[in-house]
Amino acid sequence: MDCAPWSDPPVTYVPATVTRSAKIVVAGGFGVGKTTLIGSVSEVKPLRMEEPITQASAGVDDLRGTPHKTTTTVAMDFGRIHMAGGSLALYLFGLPGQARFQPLWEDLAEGALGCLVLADTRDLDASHDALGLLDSGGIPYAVAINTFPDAPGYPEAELREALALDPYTPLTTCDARDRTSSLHALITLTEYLTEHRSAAVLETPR
Ligand SMILES: Nc1nc2c(ncn2[C@@H]2O[C@H](COP(=O)(O)OP(=O)(O)O)[C@@H](O)[C@H]2O)c(=O)[nH]1
Ligand SMILES: [Mg+2]
Repeated sequence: MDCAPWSDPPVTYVPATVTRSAKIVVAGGFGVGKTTLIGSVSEVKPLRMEEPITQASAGVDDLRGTPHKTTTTVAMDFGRIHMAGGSLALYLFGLPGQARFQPLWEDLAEGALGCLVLADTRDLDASHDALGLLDSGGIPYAVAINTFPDAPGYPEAELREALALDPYTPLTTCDARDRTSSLHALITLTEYLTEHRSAAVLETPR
């Protein structure tokens, strides 16, 4: 298992400007780009727990959309960024996409202020496990369609219907490989959390 040791350079400490922090989880189906998004935005070396995909996943994990994917996240991804002029630190936890990891999912989502759900229009049904768990856990979320080159585009109304989103749930697009685009998706989520949830719940870091 590839767990990057904490002491590996570059070590980047939380900037002195940070006055608030929040735990954010990134969810979505297998191969939708969760590990990629956390890696593209994190200002610390992301902690990854990837294992090679083995024959045991044949017929279980759907590789149709990402045929070159050779590893899968077996526990979580972790990264950190700061935003809002440097005052807010987000601790990002990527959740495993497969429903069989649900017990782990619930532990990792504990205490999360919100969730960015990644979706792929080639398989929108793969998002339903995550959306259902978030709804039942009462965790607010925004959805970002990760735009793969051969993925079909749909009007927003159709996407909202297919994903059964509430009218006020933010829906945006991103390219998980691109830092600016991924940051935009995270800003969409944090603006929603700030507008619709009390900003006071953002914790002050120790
Ligand atoms: N073309 C394209 N490929 C992507 C994008 N995001 C992720 N990928 C690729 O899709 C594969 C699956 O991504 P990964 O982050 O491992 O998915 P996860 O299972 O959700 O963590 C990887 O090979 C990525 O390089 C994207 O926005 N565009
Ligand atoms: Mg992953």
